[in-house]
Amino acid sequence: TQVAPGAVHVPGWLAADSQGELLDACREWARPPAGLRTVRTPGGGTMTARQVCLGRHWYPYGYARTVVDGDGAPVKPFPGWLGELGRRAVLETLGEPPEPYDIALINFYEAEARMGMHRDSDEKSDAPVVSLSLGDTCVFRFGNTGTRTRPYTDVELRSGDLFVFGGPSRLAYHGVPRVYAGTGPPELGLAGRLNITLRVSGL
Ligand code: MD3
Ligand code: FE
Repeated sequence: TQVAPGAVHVPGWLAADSQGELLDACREWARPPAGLRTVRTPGGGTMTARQVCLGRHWYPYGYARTVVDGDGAPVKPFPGWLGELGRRAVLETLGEPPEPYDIALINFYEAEARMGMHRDSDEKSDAPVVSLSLGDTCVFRFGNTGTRTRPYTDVELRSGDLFVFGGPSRLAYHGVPRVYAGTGPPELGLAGRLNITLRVSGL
């Protein structure tokens, strides 16, 4: 389903077994060193979704090779199989192959976690961002490129959903105002929600 130009939502793109394999990988990546961390914002606040990075470490507002606001460890490598998954996602939705992916940001949302409206502009490539969701259903809010404010399009993202953001949607404001606790597939065995985004750093 095309939500806006370049923004394509594919519900249930990942089969149940693939969701389980991706979750297992996320659990490994979440372990220290360079594991799951709380992101501190420049204003002194903290983000409610916790994060682990592969390839490069994201911090507001840039990328580093080590965990600059955590344990200082080198960032875990970005695996080739994850890049292939991203390439396939873009080929199937937008019909053109992207540049090779080299960064993954994995956000873990507990029931009360949110993500405010923001734009992702720290990548020096205009390649599409690939988003995969696991676990609890959330409300994903898609806004505009020029303003953080309404009008918004709210879309529910469920376990296994793919969302690709390319072209004019790449720099649109977006956020996650709500996670519905206990709505994920029971057989996945995940309390909360995980979102994996694949990006091209251009670095
Ligand atoms: C649109 N993540 O990691 S996924 C993020 O569910 C982020 O964790 C949310 O926003 C999450 O930056 C939303 C959908 C998403 C991800 C990246 C985008 C939408 C995007 C980048 C550009 C435009
Ligand atoms: Fe984002």
